[in-house]
Amino acid sequence: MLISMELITAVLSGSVIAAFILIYKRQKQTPDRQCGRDYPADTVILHQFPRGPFAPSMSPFCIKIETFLRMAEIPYQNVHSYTMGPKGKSPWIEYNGETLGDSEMITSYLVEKCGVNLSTGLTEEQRAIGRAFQTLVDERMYWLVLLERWVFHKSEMSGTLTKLPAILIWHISRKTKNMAYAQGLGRHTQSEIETLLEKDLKALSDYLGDNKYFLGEQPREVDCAVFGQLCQVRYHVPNSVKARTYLQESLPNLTAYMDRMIVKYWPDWEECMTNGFAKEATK
Ligand SMILES: N[C@@H](CCC(=O)N[C@@H](CS)C(=O)NCC(=O)O)C(=O)O
Repeated sequence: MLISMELITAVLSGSVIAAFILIYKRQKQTPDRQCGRDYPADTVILHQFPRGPFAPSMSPFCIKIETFLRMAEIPYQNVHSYTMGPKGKSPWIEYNGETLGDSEMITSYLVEKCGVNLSTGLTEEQRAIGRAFQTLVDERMYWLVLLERWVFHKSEMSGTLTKLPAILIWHISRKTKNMAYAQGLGRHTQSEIETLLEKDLKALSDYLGDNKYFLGEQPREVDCAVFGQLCQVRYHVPNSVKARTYLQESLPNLTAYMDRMIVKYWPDWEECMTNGFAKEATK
């Protein structure tokens, strides 16, 4: 009995130490690196989380930026880690000696520096609509999905979707709850959040209609953001999340749109995922 108590204490303190090391590593400042010495010139170094289980990342912003780099045909190299960028978040980039965080700042910067223009031919109205939908997914749906994942369904996050120790899931859940409460959406009930998420998905589906991409025949920057977020709903929330079933079963134009994005920009889709952390994982 005495031995088993000691064993339990040792295992528990080991998990606590491991969790704190992981949390510390996530908060670590960006390292001091030089272009030419530590990485090549004219190549974006994309720092992002390690690959996700059923899509390239569990972060919509990491998929957004990597899709953007592919769409804009900008040469890049991935660095997968939990190191945070200059704004304390991931993804972030290094490019010709400059370091930048935040997906929106990164795309604006690269559009200017690399002379890419994904908005050619769009009217002012279409640009405004693109911006509005991009903000919908980045600044609103993101929080809804986070709440579903880390607050309402946190007990299902270990095993298939992550291999995080329980204490780290508890930490992420607590942090998400606090951040979402401050943001405002964290004050709603689970059923209210479910309704909001379904309404947002329906708005995306209704606007897309029969179009190939969000703003017509050609893929644009907004498609990177929408695709990154839809990947989370389709692949990276537990199966019991209602919005996942809703997207899969009731919004076929959105899933067909995602498949089009995969074929066009992710020919290596299967290689860019870990295929889950548990044997019973299903796609
Ligand atoms: N506005 C930022 C958001 C980036 C963001 O929220 N990244 C999340 C991962 S999806 C993150 O780094 N979370 C870690 C944290 O908040 O500590 C962007 O567009 O890049």
